[in-house]
Amino acid sequence: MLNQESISIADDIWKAILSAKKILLHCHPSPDGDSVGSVLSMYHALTAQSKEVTVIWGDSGATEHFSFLPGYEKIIPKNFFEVDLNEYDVFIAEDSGGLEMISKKGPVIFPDHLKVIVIDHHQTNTKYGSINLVINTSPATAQINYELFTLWNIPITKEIARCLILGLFTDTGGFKYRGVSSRTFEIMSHLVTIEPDFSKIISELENNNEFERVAFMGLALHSIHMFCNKKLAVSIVTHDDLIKNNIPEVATHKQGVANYLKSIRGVEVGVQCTEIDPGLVKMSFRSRDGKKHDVSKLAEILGGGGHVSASATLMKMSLVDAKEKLLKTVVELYPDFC
Ligand SMILES: [Mn+2]
Repeated sequence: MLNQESISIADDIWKAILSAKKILLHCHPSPDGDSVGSVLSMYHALTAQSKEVTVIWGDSGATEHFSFLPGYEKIIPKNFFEVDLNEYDVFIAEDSGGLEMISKKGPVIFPDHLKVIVIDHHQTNTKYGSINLVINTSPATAQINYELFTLWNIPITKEIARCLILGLFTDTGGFKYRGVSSRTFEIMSHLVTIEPDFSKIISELENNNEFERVAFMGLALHSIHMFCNKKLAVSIVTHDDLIKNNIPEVATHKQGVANYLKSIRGVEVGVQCTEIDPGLVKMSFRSRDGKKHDVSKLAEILGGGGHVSASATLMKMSLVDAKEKLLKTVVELYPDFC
């Protein structure tokens, strides 16, 4: 349920939507189920209100992984800089904690005429919009969308339900992460009455893997390094490894390696470290207990962001330097590690 403050922000958002002629929606770089699910649910909700809405894929281009979602074919393969912003009066940024989640291809600057609405749940959200609805206790942006649709009296159709189920399922790791509440299950219960075949969505998601993604998982699990009395597990995949095995960068996204490392008994923080290009290193962090070892802080110091238990960053430096910086920061941030 939304509190009073959120309800008043939600009212402002609704007014902005009602007066908008053309609305732009986007997926964040390396889009996950919550990004695509919340964006497409919003697309269906707004088009049902006869609004003209454009959805773009953003930096990463089309992600076939979500091809089973209703509305997938409506998403245009353009990034933020390839869109003529003069055509739009409202831009809704879903599940995007900062401007780098709009695009990493250049400095994101919004023209004055464009009303930017931020709907998000990231701990590190910088509230860069004209209206910001940021609820970091929500386990998924999809859950915030559900509350909004309910408040705005938008009927939840089968299409909307499918998109929201996907967002809720993926961002909560299958309803097991902190932040999942009785409200999440109330919402799921309602969505499942609308789409009883919800398990098909989950099955389509989990059995829709590309070969290269599974091959990447193999590489990543083959190179695990333990540090700090085995409390820190780091998987390191070099750019050479990727080239030799014909693995494209997109296959390294959202792979759950760090989560898997965190599952090792005694490991407090798991890190997936991928040299996606020489001089460009991507790191994903997962914490066993985000209250004890907050990885959103770790990611922030290293130039990224995210949640207390799950975060990420992109570092413009050599793999050797990135690794050194990681270890130095971990020791400073978590004194109990060494
Ligand atoms: Mn999310």
